[in-house]
This record gives sequence, structure tokens and C-alpha cells, in this order.
Amino acid sequence: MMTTPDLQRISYQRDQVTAGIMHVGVGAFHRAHQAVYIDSLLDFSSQWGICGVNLRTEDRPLFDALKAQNGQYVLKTISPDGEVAYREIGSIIELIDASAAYQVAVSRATDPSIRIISMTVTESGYNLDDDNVLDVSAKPIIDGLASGVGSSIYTFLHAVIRARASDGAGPITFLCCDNLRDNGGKLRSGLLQYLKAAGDMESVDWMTKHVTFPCSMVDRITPRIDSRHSLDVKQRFGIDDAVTVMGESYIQWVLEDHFANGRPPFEQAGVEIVDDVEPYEDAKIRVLNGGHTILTYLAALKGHHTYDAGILDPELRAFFRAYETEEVIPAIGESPIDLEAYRDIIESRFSNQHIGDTVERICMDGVSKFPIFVLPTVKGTVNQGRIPVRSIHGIASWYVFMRHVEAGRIPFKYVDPKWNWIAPMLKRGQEVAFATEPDLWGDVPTRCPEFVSTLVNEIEALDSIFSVQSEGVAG
Ligand code: CS2
Repeated sequence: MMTTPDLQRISYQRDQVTAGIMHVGVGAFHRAHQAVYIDSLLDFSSQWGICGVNLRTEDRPLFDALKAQNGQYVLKTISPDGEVAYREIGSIIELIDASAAYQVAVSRATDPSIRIISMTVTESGYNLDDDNVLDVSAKPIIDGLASGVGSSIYTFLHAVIRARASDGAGPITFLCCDNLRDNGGKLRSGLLQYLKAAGDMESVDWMTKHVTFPCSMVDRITPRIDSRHSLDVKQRFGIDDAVTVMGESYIQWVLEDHFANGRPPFEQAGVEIVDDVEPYEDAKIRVLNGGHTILTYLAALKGHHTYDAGILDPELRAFFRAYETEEVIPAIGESPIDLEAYRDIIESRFSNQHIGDTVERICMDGVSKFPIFVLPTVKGTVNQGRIPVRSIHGIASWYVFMRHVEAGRIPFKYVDPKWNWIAPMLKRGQEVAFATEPDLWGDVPTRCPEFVSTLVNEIEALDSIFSVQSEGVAG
């Protein structure tokens, strides 16, 4: 018989905790992941509390709700067997809305006791292409360079560097927690280009001497906030929590030990500290995130609302396994990770019917996700002299999905910051332009012309299966 789960309460003195980490992007994922590890450490390491920062006006409502509760909330986790656990999290002890008070956040970051700035700003937040070139024409970058304030992570880190340099506040670690391969290297490279574009060589110099950029691999499937969980927490425990976060029971954090000015004893909370994060990051991005991306648009086209419903659809499940087994795993090649076992664990996590992760969430940001999550598999397969037919099927499904978005046939809003860039490629007759676009597929179309022809054929096939009427499409 299943017993009613208890609520695990905070076991440390919250008012004794001071902030040692500033985190930018206090969304559901941060609160279900890094904030949980830190929470476990605060019993014996009270100087590593988190000061949360928001840079985006659109994220204000949830940020304000969290602030109204003093940063404290309940985390609910559910295992694939349906086992539920509840835990109070208190590690976020300060919250500063930089989208309203930029300088307050910058000057807080100059406190010498802030020794790490970590961030989760999504893959599209870095504005880097496949060759790590910063897109200086992106609006947040233009705005940031022009005014010195704004929503870009680079603008904020630039301001922090200047302030810390002039205050002599000491070295600092910038810790990227987004799903990018070599995420520390990418953040460093993007920031360096940003500082150069700003013409600020003094900051380049300071950064080179005083900032480190460890790589990390982060993992926990965390759906968007859903008020049903707040209601559940209220009914069970009588607690008013407007921002209860729910995620799967699985959690993983693999971190490179490269900190400029000390770090929490992460190992004691279960973080894996390794010399080289790359194989872990690479496997996670290709197997998990790539698996999400390759299937989600087919799931949307077939009318599935949640991702688990998608992967439990026998046709889609067979496709998922074929993609992983025939293309993702062979393209990775040598790895210290048992990739078949890893694939199976991920397949079981994806099939967790208690999570209700939406196809809508996983669909968003396709323009940023394909080059990061799927292109490495495409390239690896091409390098082995094979046509990546499974990848191409998934890519074609994204294209046809976007045509359905254009035609108003998708029952949710597809959010992609690069929509205006991709939309003209959806017109009839533009399939080849899409299939040869270097910002999406790098040099694959020139190295492997079959990629282009197969993709165009797949688009045609899926278009007719999901029968988009040409008059419904922009054109
Ligand atoms: C998802 C990730 O947004 C996505 O594409 O694949 O949010 C994924 O759920 C997490 O990376 C899991 O750790």
C-alpha cells in the first residue's frame, strides 16, 4: 500500500544563509535543479545561498510570485512508477528583478562574497552560430551594445565585469547551466566577442585574468509551472505556494572543477565533479535533447498534447529507437558512457506518464535547437558515409509543423525568437532554401547533396500525410 508522502522541510536556519552565488534566469528548471543541490548543502555551507536575478520583462509575473514568498517554494517530484515526493526548497534567499532595477543587480554582483554567477537563459540566449560566431545583429545584442542594459546575458556580465574591476571585488566564476556542448567555452567565446564588439578591451583583459568558465551538464525534465501542483500542495499540506515546481525524480549534474574563487562542496550533494564534462554533455545533448527534438514535432502533428503520449505512440516510439540506435549512438562513436543503457534510461524517463511535460514546451525554439541537438548527429552520420534518413525525417517534421503553425492548425503558440527569419523559408518552393541553409545545417548540404534531396522528398511526403492545403500557407 502506498503511504501518503510527507513534506521534507528545510533543515537549516534560513536567516543564517548568505548569498555566494548569483543566478540569472530563475525559471522552473533552475528551481528544480541547481537550487535543489544548493539546498542540500546549506546545512553545513551557509555562505553559498543563491541571489536570483531576472533580466526579462516577460518573466516578471513568476519572478514576482516567487519574491512574494521570499524565494521559498515546494518541489514535487514523480518517478516513472508514480512515486511522489515533496520537499521545501529555501536556497534562493534574495531576488532582484534587473529588468526593473538593473543597477541594483549589478552592484549586488560586486559584493566580494558573490563568487559565482550561474545562469539558465536557454540555448537561444547565447546568440551563437555553429562556428561560435556571435550574432551581433540579434536585437538583445544590438540593444545591449547601444545602451549597456537589457535582457542579454552578455550585457549583464559585461556590466558585472566593469563593476567588479573598478571595485577590486576579486575573481569570479561564470557558470553556464544551459544545454550547449562545451557550454563554458561557448559562454566565454560569446562574451569575449561581445566585449570586443563593445570596444572594451579593459574588460577583455580583466575577464582573461579573473574569470573562469567551467563546463557543466545539467539534467532533470521539468515541465512549465502548473497551478494544479500548487493546489495539490495546498490540499495536502495547507501551504500557499503559487510557484510549486514539479519535475521527474531523476536528477544529474556533472561539473568541471574550474572555479576562480572557491566553490561549494558540490560533491556532498551528489554533483559529479569530473576533469572533462564533454563526453557527458555530448551524450546528453544528442541522446536526450536530440531525442526530444526529433520526436516532438511529429507528436504535435499527430495531435499529442504531452511528450509521453508521443513516445508511447508505437509508430513514434519505433522512430525514436531507430533514430537513437542507427544514427545518434554510431555518430557519437567512442564514449566512456554505455550509450545503449543511457538510451534505455532516457526512453523510460520520456515515457513517464505522471510528468505531463508538454509537446508545446519541447517544440519551442526549434531554430536554436536543431543546430545544437540534431546537427552533430547529422554530421557524424554523413562522416560515416551514410545518409541520415532518420534525422532527416525529424527535420522534415519540424518544417511541416511550422507550415501548420503558419496555417493556424497547431493548438498552441509556437515560440521561436527566430520566427521572422525562418518564416519566409516555409513558402511553397522554398524547401531547397531551407534544406541548404548554412545557419541550420552548416556545410552538410554541400558535402552531402543527398541530404538536400532526401529532405525535400521527406517534406513532400509528410506534407501530404498531414495534408497542409497550399492556400492555408503563407506564399
Ligand atoms: C528539452 C530540455 O527544451 C528541450 O528541448 O529537451 O528542456 C530537457 O527537458 C532538459 O534538458 C532535461 O534535462
